[in-house]
Amino acid sequence: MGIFSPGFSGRSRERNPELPPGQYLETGFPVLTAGPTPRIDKRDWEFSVVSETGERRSWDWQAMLDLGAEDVATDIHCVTAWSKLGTHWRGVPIDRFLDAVDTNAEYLMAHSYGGYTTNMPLEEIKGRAWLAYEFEGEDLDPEHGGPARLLVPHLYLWKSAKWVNSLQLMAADAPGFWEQNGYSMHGDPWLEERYWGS
Ligand SMILES: Nc1nc2c(c(=O)[nH]1)N[C@H]1C(S)=C(S)[C@@H](COP(=O)(O)O)O[C@H]1N2
Ligand SMILES: [Mo]
Repeated sequence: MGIFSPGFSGRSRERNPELPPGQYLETGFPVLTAGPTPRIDKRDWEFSVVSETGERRSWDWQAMLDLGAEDVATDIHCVTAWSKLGTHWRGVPIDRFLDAVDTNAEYLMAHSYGGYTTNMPLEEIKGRAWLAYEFEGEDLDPEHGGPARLLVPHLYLWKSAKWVNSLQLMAADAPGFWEQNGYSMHGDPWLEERYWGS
């Protein structure tokens, strides 16, 4: 058209392409917890995977570390509309735990110390989820799920169960805490799957 007026090029109005739809950029790290923060000593900490047939494998803190951790650089997205870009974590890939059990399950329920639960398809966490115990080079704060939390960064952060204690593999899907309260069974921020049925 050939008509450009300063400040109306549209450039400044373009969404940041790193932010999923409806999200804003957060530079702090808000704490979102339903209920009190459990305090779990690493010496008492345990993590289990339980298959749909009841086969259980458990790891204490050292056995978890022995599986081998990796560094993860990722964006995170909370359903309350904040996203944090370029966060750094260290954790054990969830696949290393899943490899220890035989399963044909298609879903899982993450259970946390304190009673929080969240469900997701098993396919979603293969190769894309970690048991995270460091954030920005420091031990993970208790408020953020320390000593260790699930990190599933490509789904809304309510799927990243803080103080995670077990993964229960399930043949059929079932809703966790927020999912029973109307949140999505899947929760892909890029598809804006915030609520049940979206
Ligand atoms: N155990 C537990 N995990 C949880 C929650 C919770 O209340 N309890 N809140 C979820 C929600 S809604 C979000 S947005 C993130 C928040 O993580 P943060 O407090 O580290 O920001 O944790 C998720 N994991
Ligand atoms: Mo959240």
